[in-house]
Amino acid sequence: MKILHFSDTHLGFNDLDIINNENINQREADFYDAFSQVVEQIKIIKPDFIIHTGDLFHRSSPSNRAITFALEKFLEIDSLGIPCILIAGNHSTPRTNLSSPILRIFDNFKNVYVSYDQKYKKIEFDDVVFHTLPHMNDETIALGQIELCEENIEESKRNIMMMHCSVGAWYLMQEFGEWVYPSNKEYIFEKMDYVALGHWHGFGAVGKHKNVYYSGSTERTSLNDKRNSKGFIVATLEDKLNIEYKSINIRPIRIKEINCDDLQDSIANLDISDTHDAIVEVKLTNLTAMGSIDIPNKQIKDLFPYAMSVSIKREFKKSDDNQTLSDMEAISLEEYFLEHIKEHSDDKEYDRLKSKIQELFAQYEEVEDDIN
Ligand SMILES: [Mn+2]
Repeated sequence: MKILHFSDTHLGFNDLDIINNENINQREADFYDAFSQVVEQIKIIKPDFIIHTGDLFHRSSPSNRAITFALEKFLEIDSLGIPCILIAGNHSTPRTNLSSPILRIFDNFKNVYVSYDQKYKKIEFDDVVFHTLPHMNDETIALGQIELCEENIEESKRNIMMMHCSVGAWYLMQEFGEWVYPSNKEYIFEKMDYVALGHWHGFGAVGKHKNVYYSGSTERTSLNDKRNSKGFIVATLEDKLNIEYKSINIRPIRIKEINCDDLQDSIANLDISDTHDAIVEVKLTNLTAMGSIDIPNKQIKDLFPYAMSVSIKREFKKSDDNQTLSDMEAISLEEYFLEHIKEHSDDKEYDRLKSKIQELFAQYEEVEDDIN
């Protein structure tokens, strides 16, 4: 039995304010392209089952374009005659009971089975049972649903568990309302032939378990995700479980460093050969406050003429002279802000906020650049 497992496709996600020839946000188009690649692979591999472990859409109320795209692709999937099972992730679960779950659009598809009501749902076939636990907002209710899942294990069939959550605290995405699977229920995994997970955006096995896998996302929803490989899993269940990770082609992300202590040399030695159509992130290191003013973003961006986008991070030299925070304030609001957070929070919180702040400031810098 061959099962194709993919996840976290985040249809409708957009970023970077770059529009392509078809007037679509380039990153949004990248996500559609990644999804299409998986569908093409499905047609070639012809698995017995297709499973998607959540965050099909980026939002619980996606755009018309994202919905239209998904309907087109799932019609293609539906026509293959391969059962396809989908669960809701935190991004596609409404936070209130007032809005209708988006996955209902698939209710009348012949071969598409959906699980979105924040409760356990058993989807049963001749020789296999899919135990689906979609995202749940309420952890107390979730516990009862996990127990229900355990009671429904069928000894005479294959048992596949599908969830969208963090197993333990390791796989948290720092998002609102994430569901953490309770560690004292991890023993259930051993009773399953395969546990398919969504939520974490990297491919990999979970801890000591040999049959519990995140397939990872099909694209990056943040520039902090530096992974250059995205794809899906083909899980083959014979006497034992065999896991094969298949990668798709995604736009590369390249990290470059310019050492401002040695600016001219550092620029002269830059390798831009791998930046074609890439997302490039440039770190300016060893900056001094005064030096920073002399290096406009435009000058750095112009070094990468073939890149799709260039974002710049400025890392200031730890000053050994008596430069004070108020000197910094006049230079970079971002630095001042980061220093402030460093002073008032612990390391963990600082690390968490740092990347978010840098991303935010990078966005505003881009806007400024465009205006200028
Ligand atoms: Mn996700």
